Amino acid sequence: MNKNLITRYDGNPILTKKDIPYRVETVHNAGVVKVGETYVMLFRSHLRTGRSIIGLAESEDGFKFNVQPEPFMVPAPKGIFREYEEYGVEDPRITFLEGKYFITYSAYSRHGVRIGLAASEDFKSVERIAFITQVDHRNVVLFPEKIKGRYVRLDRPHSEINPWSIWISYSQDLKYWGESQAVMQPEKYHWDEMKIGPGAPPIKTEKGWLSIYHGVFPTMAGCVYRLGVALHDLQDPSKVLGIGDSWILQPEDPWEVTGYVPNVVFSCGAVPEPDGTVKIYWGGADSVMCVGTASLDDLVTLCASESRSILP
Ligand code: BMA
Repeated sequence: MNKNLITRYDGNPILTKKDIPYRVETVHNAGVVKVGETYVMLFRSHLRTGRSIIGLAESEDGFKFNVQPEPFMVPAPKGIFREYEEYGVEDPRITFLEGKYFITYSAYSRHGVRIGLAASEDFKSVERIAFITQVDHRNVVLFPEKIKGRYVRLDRPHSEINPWSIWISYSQDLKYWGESQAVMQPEKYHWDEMKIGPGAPPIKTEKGWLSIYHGVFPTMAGCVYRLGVALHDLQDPSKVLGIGDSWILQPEDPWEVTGYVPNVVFSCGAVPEPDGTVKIYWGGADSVMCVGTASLDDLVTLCASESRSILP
């Protein structure tokens, strides 16, 4: 497939720090979900301390967003959440499950990075539920429905021996997770050879769960973050059916190539539409928010017919 699979919106970047009514240095790595006809975006911003908070923006068309006057989540002021969010809250993902919007976010502290779970019914308030990983985990995405009676997630623990792969885990209650297994690894001498991690929460298609993930390649001038796609079996998502051999998006626009962290496109959210397209949202250079549109069929076809080889 030679054509570009993602058509960038020509009004990119769709949000920058100038659009934010409070003082921030960046606007990036946003989770996005459709609530009725409204698109709700939770985006990360760096403060001048170098630590991050999460803001909220809304849109009628998925392209032009209005930002709420106050941040949506800042590090918790008390209790267990205070201890583990001391250094900031980052990279929210949103999944609608059984009547609520669940938010998974990275919580940074002197202990390391772990994942918090919060929920909201209407995005007017948010309730923290629990930390659902220990440290050295990031990028937790929840599947939008139970599979064989259990909640399922993908995530990205880190270990020195086999760094930064994608894992799957299961839960009866969203709080306690287990039966973890590694499902996808970086591919040697390839665009995602250094590390991979889940991006947007998986999207259900007829052929499987489509996972938009990020992959990192180290260069002499620093790391390049790109996006790719994988397809997981509908009944048993620990089975990866195919992984698109080529990336679907790489940093190209000036605000993706240059910024707070150069050469980064990083997605935490995508919204499937009734017409078979999907709006994919990504942070550019850890500085601004961008959006593009793709055909779900094209992304699935990339996984199915132009897959890298996968171990049985
Ligand atoms: C990752 C995370 C992301 C960030 C990316 C590029 O490790 O920190 O939030 O977008 O690096 O800097």
